[in-house]
Amino acid sequence: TSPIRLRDYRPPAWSVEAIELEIDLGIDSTEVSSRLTLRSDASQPTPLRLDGEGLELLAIALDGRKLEAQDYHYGQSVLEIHGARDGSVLETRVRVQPAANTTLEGLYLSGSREHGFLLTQCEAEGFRHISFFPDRPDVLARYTVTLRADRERFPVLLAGGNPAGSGDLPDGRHWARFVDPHPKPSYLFALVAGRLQNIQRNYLTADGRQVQLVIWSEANVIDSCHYALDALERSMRWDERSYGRSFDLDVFHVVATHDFNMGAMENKGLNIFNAKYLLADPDTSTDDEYRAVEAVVAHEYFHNWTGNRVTCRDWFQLSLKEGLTVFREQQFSADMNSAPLKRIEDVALLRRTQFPEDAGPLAHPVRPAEYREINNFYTATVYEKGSELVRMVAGRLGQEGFRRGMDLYFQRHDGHAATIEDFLAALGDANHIDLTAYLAWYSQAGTPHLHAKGEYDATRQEYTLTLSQLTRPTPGDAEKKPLPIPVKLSLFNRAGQMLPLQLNGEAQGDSVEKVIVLGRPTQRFVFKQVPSAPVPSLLRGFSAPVVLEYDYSPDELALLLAHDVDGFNRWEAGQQLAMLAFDTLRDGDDSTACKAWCNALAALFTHDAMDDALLADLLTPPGEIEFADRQSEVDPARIHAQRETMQLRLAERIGIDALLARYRALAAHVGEPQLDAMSQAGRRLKRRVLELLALVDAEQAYVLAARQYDMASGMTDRLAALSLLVRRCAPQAASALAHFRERYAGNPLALDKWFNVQAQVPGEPALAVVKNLESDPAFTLKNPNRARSLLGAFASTNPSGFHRADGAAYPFVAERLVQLDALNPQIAARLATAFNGWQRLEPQRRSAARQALEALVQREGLSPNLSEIVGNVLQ
Ligand code: B3K
Ligand code: ZN
Repeated sequence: TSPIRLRDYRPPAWSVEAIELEIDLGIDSTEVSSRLTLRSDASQPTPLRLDGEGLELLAIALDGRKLEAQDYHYGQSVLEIHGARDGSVLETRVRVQPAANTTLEGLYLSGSREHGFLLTQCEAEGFRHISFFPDRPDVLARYTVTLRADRERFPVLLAGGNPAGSGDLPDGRHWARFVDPHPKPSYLFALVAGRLQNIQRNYLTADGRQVQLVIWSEANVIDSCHYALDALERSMRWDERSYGRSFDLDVFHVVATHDFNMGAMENKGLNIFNAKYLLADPDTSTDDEYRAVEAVVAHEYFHNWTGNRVTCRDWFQLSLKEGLTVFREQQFSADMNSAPLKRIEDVALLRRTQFPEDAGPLAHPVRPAEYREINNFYTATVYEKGSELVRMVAGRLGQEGFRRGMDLYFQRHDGHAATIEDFLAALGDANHIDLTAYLAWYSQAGTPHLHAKGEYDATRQEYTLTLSQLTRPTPGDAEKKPLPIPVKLSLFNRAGQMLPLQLNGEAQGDSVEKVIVLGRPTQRFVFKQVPSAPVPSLLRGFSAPVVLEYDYSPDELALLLAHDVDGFNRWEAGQQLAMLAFDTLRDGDDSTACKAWCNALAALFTHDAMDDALLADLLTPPGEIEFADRQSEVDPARIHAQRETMQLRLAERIGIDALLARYRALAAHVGEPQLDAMSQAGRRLKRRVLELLALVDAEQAYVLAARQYDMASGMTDRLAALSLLVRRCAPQAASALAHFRERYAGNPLALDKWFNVQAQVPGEPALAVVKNLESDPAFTLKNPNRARSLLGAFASTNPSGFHRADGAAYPFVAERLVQLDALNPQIAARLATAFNGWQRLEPQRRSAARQALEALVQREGLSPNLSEIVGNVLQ
């Protein structure tokens, strides 16, 4: 197949004013009747082409007349009809088979035939698996949906929109109707039917609408939905306060399922969630998971305006809704929790997931120019880098300017499908600023390297900062343009104080922080009245998604680590120092950088004023993937060992007694796990301290971990202890694992953690562990969460395990990809991205990976999803 290209975009020849769906639900067979009112402004009659995949066509009529075989053609995936005019009404009736659908796209069954329920997933192109339709986001229609089903088997019938009647039918059946007054694209359609319980609450919007908020789940977990309901309410209030946006239907449904390809889905008025991102209770959820639930609930809710009310013209514009909505969620989470910690977490995520993507064969622009399978483009680049681009623009406009711009964006495009140009134009127009230079960020792949060099002239009291940028070539794009790079900065004197900044040509002021924008390949910025050679704190708050290259000395980084008031940059100084330590680590004799890193952290360790959570993050060096990202011949086993050594040095420097005392103090707070920031921070630090202790006094640490496991009142402490024991192959691991397996036997989300923890065992043993776990009766490739918890965790987050020296994990994972692909191509394709970066492995591993990939790409019958990823990874 040939790729779909952005430059080939044409507006739709036909649009749909209204769609009426009548759906007779059944587990094995569901019949869908649709009635489309069509619009065409074409002067010449154009044949009507509708998307439809795997539909069994039962009946078709145009303007009330049954169509004969010669009037239409349904081949492959397109239904073509002749004779339709502006205003024509097309009626079709099709049959689909939910229980046989293992792809979890379209209409499918969650859970067992006896107890499960039916639901849909339409983004990106799932609606064509349900009914014939122009299944593209720029066709917005009004939906009226009537569901009919057996009342006993499907007591709850839900679709997006306002309820518009329900009642009984003969033979124990019943019906329910929903009308959505807001035109929407087909990817936002959803239905749910089955035996579900709910919790609910009334909500009065800022503009005076009574909304019923309802969260639905299977009966056994409904008690774990309260936290999500609170988070939903907080999100709604926040969007009203921060963006002036209120909810726009009388009822808002949220449903949890264990069978879901991604995190959640923002269907209009009927969000559907992977249970992992909706259920939360102390016994099964960690602190991180609580925050993830809050973030995902908010993200999906925020889509109601950024995505649903204003949608995307085509899938190339995906980041228009995703990058923007991630950004909104990040703002919300920063407001609800700690802003610097959130920033640290997000940048770490970007570096772990997006930077490697941007640096390898899968690199693509935030707005890709072409794709084969759109579901492969729900990537860290579109989401996370996309959010960074919005952040840069928002920073440029300032809080009020950005709000003005967003107001104009909503005003101009409400009810329509928009583009990234539209977005930048609205933001710019509202502020009389031309933002078009930022478009290049959307169309150019690759992470820019920002090179900075400072020179101090003591006689003139001038500091000259020379910035230059370079983006390396990415597949198919060798020539890179310079991008506008906002650099937020401060200058510190050697006493750790910030200096007032006066750029050459600007009036003197007292501001100690400034944003300068590098718009060309190289630019010099001269600061006047600088009394002594400063240490620059650059790219504060991570003001642009770039790799900063500045030749800091260990002392300078230690100074920033001790004094920077920008929480993010303080952490960043520690990360950079850790990078230096890593690069210069030598056997036996430590480098200056490693000593500086250990000394600086040891000093902070005893510092009372330090926030526990920030300290925990400071004590954590960059991850193995980040270290690998900087090397040209990657040996994951060596990286793992070297990172361990650094941490050992750190633990030695802090000392057993100090670690032990801190652990004991933190462990003294037992009892019910509280969710306030202080308690969470304490648990985070406690975990880190115990990990460090394990490096210098394993025996004692394992005893403490085993006790922590036994005594834990919540999942955070319990899982931290289990994870430590398992990863270190402690003698106590086996009994803790057995206990966990039994205690949580009936809880899929907790069992996922049990698989995940074991898949993280470092080094050679991991593969055997994973193979062994595959024969656990609870393991299945059919459930995405379960498959990810074992195979995804192993291949994507355990570099020293997956990239074992003999290459044996590569053919193993390739084989599982083929099996998964036959069931669920989207999940297989996602897992295959674990091979990204294989070209930079050291020769032995590289050739083993190449062999496995080349054998894989030859296999017959791979899905377009998997072949696209494997093909791209190989190039
Ligand atoms: N928009 C969905 C993701 C859909 C993925 C389709 N393969 C969830 C989200 O980003 O909010
Ligand atoms: Zn989203």
